Amino acid sequence: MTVLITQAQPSPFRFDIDRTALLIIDMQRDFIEPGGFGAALGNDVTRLQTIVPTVQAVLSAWRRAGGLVVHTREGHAPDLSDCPPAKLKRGRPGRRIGDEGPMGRLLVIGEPGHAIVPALAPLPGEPLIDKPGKGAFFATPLQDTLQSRAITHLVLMGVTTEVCVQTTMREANDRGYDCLLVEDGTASYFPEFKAATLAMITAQGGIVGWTAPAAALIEALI
Ligand code: TIU
Repeated sequence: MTVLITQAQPSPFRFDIDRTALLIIDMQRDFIEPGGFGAALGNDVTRLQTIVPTVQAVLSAWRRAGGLVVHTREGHAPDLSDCPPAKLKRGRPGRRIGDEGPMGRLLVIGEPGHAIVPALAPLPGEPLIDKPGKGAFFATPLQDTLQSRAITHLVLMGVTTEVCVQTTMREANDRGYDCLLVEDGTASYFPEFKAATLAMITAQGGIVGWTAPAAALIEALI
């Protein structure tokens, strides 16, 4: 099925659902709920919570259309062997990666805070990519996962807009994927950073890719 989003910026975005993956970045309790890694960094997490229903609506429409869904999670092995020292040093002492928090050890695989929020839980068969970095292609099987399914286009949602989402979109753009970011399916702790990210993605004729509102994508999928 060919899908056309005429309202996309900076120009209409056309894709074949069989060659496109919905890539949902890091919708984890550690970033979205109080007491997680995002809160430990000093952020107000409520802004991120507001996008969950929108992400859920797009996810449901995408699944109904029969498209591939790929989920990612940022996190580290319990021994932190996959966390570079430079990353470990970030944040306040006692509230860093691997430290104990109300949802278990911060950003550690297998801890309650590392899980994707229940409303967006992956279904059996949907690829789930654990990533140690901000970009989803670094030190992960994502490229193989997409290439083995002949994926050429990505539709992205998730958190945070200017950190893991934008890094992943730039990595994908350099690998030759046509990428669209769902404007209201992504959030930042800093609204001005989100606005700047959407603007810089679509500037210069779409130097990194396209953006569109969730409603336009859902309407195009029906
Ligand atoms: N801190 C912040 O804005 N984001 C992250 O650390 N990771 C993701 O964006 N997933």
